[in-house]
Amino acid sequence: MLYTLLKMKRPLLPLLLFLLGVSIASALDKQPIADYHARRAALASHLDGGVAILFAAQEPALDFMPYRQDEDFYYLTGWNEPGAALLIESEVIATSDHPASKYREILFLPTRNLRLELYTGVKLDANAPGVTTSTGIDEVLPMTDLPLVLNTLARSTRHVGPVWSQHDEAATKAMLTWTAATLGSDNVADSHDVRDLTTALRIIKDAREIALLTKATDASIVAQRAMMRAVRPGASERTVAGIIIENLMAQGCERPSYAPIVGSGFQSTVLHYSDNSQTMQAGDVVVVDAAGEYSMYASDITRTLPVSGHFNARQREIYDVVLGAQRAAMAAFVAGNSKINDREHRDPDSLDTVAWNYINTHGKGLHGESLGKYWIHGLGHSVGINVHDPMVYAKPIPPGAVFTIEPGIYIPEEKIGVRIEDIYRVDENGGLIDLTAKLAHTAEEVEAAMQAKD
Ligand SMILES: [Mn+2]
Repeated sequence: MLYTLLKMKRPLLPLLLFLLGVSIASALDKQPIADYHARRAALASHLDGGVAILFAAQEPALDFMPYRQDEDFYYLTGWNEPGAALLIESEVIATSDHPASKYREILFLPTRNLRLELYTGVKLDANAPGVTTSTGIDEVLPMTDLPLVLNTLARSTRHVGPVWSQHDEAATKAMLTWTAATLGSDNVADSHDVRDLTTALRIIKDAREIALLTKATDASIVAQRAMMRAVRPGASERTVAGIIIENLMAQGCERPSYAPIVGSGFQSTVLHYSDNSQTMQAGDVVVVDAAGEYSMYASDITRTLPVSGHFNARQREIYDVVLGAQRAAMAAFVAGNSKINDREHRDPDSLDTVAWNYINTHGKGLHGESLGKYWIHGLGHSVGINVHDPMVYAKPIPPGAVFTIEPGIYIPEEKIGVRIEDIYRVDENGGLIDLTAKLAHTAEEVEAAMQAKD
C-alpha cells in the first residue's frame, strides 16, 4: 500500500487519502467537527462585534523538532497542519454606524510546497476536494486571499471592530501593521489579545476533552507502574526515564507531556532536575514526575519511591506529611469557591493555604522548625492542551476544570525530596474526581507496587 502511494502522481494523493477517509496530517484522536465549531461560535460571542484572527504554528522545516500545533488554534479547529490562519467575524446587528454582518468563519490554508512535502509529508490546501468537509470549517480559502478578505471586510463596514489576535506572533504583528497601513490606523487601533478569551473557554473542559485527558492519564498510570517495577539500587535514572517513555508510546501517546524527571538522593530536592544521569543508590528516595500527552492533551503525575523498596522511618514521616497535605486540600475543595494557589496572600479559600497549614503543623525539620519553608512551589495548576493550561488563578475553580494537587517537601540537608501529584476533574455537580485513583498512592501501596509482577 505504501509503495503504491509513493509511486502515484503527487497531486492525486490528497484526493485518494480523502476518499479513503485517511487523515493526512496526523493520527490524533479528533473530536467531532461540531465540538470545534461550538468553540468558535462561543469565541465569536465575545468579540464585541470585532474579528478574531489566529495563526497556526509554522512548520519546523530544518530543526528536526516534531510539529506541535499552536494550542488555541488546535482548540478552535482541531487542525494540525502548519502555516494556516483562522478568521472569525462576529455577528453584528446593524446600527447607524455599521451595517449588519453575519457570523463568518474562514480557514486560510497555505499554498502547497511540493519540495518541502518530500521532507515533511503531504498537506491539504484550499483547492483539495471536499476541503470544507474535511476541515469542518464553513469557508476555506488560500492563505494568499487573507489580505483581500481583510480589505473587503474593512471597505464594506469602514471599521474592522476590535481585532483579537495572538499578540506575540510575528505573523500577527505583520498582519496588523499591513492592515493599519492599508486601511488607516484608526481602523485597527482596537487590538486585543485573543488569549484573554480563549483562556476563559479552555478552563472548562467538555466531555470529549475529559475523555482525552483520561486517556492521557491512564497511559501515564501504566508508565508509572512500569517505572515502579524498574526502580532499584544500581538502576540508572535515565533507564527508568526510558521505560516511562516506552510505555507512554505503547499506550498511544505521541510524546511525554514534559521531560521526565527522575531525581534520586539529593536530586530528589531539585524541582526540575531532568539530567536523569545518576545511578540510584540504596537508602535514597527518588522523585519521578512523568506523564504523557495523548492527542494533544497532557497528563501530569508525580510519585516518590524508596530506591531499595522500603521507606526508612524519616522518609516515611515526610511522605505521610505530604500525603496528608494533599488529602487536606482534597477534603477542603468546594467547586466555585476554592482557588488553587495564593501563597502570597494566604487566602483561606485557596487549597494551597490549606495544604500549607497542614505541612506547617505536621512534622519538623532537623532543628525543630516547621516544614513549610521546604515547600517552594505552588499547590497545583490547570491541565489540558498545555500541561500548565491557561487559568485565571485569582478566580475559583469551576465545574469542568481539570487540575493537579501536588504538595511537596524538599529537604536538601537530608537528601529527602517528596512530591505527590495527582490529577482531578470537577464534575457537573461540583464533585472532585481523582483521575489518578488507580495508581499506588500511599507509602504502603507504592512499596507493594514496586514488588508487583505486572
Ligand atoms: Mn504538575
